Amino acid sequence: MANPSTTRFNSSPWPSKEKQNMTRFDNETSLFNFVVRDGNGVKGIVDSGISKVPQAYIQPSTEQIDKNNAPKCDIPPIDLSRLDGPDHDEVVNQIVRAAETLGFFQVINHGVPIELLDSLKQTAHNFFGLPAERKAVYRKEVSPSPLVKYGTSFVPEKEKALEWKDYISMAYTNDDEALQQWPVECRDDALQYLKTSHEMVRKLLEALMGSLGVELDDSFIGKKMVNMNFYPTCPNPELTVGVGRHSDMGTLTILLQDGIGGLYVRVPENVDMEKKGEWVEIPPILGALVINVGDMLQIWSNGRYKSAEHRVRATSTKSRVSIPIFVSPEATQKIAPLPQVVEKDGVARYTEFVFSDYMNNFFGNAHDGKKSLEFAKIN
Ligand SMILES: O=C(O)CCC(=O)C(=O)O
Repeated sequence: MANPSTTRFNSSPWPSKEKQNMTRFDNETSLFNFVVRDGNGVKGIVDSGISKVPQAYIQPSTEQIDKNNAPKCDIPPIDLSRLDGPDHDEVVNQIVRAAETLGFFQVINHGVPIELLDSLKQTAHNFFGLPAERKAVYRKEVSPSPLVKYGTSFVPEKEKALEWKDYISMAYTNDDEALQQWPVECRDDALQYLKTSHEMVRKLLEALMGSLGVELDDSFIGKKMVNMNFYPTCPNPELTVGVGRHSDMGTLTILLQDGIGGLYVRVPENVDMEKKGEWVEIPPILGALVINVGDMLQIWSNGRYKSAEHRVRATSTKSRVSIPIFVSPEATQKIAPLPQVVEKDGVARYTEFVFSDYMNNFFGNAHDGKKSLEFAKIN
């Protein structure tokens, strides 16, 4: 069970006059217990009928997301069906250029059936619509399976302000274990999503590795995990975040987002692109999947590919779902910039480490932009 005793959740003495006017969520310990320990999640708070986000979700003004000021990313989606024809090289260039600049791009004709994408979104809504006690059996402290984890925010015990998001994570080992251990409500769609996207993942990595002069092998795709994220409607989306600024830690992320919008990416400062340093929205495109570069791909490529800093705004009118597949190396794998790239660059920009150490650091800290990469950076 999460123990908030060493955190801010027990450390804010409330003035007695205010105490008399508190709702059940004004006390941070009771909120933590309700949301995290008892597994009600943000969905539980919203269902209780609040009219204002609780204090624990109010982000510092520097982290709040101003919807009105964010331009949309207008780069068209990449048509992956053209990889198998005379336009192959042009499409590879589009993929490589996207990975070298924004670190985010969208793809169409990716091989995942459109009906499955629709079904996945509905499945996510159905799962999060279950009574809290049905979801709470998968909280990490009690989950019957080491592969399945239901939770809320990112690392609630460590965060100064919580994120407005609930999620279920399903790690893939093999089909039998997935079918036996993943929640029955999600397992068929989630497994189909993994399987039908595999060829696309291979093709994307073949293009990206090929451009580095490296042959693709399975070590780049060691592990996969499917998450379903649920962002309930929020009375004050301008005060909080669905997900705070972060980059993903693995190789690549494949993301299905619904039509609500709210996914923002920061244009890196050091790339040949307009709007450097600005946040741009990745607009929902029906039938498309969003791809983003993770920290491991940035490190293997010695910084040539950019793991993209991104965040999600909470939504006021309709709940939002997104369904990422995180592709990463095995926990025991040694990671370092690839020798072929270092030889060309004349310098290694990251030190060697074991992926499990990187993961422990990543999951041991609240989201903080691209700080996760400092674990391996050589200054
Ligand atoms: O919901 C989204 O659009 C992005 C989710 C995300 O960044 C994550 O799960 O790490």
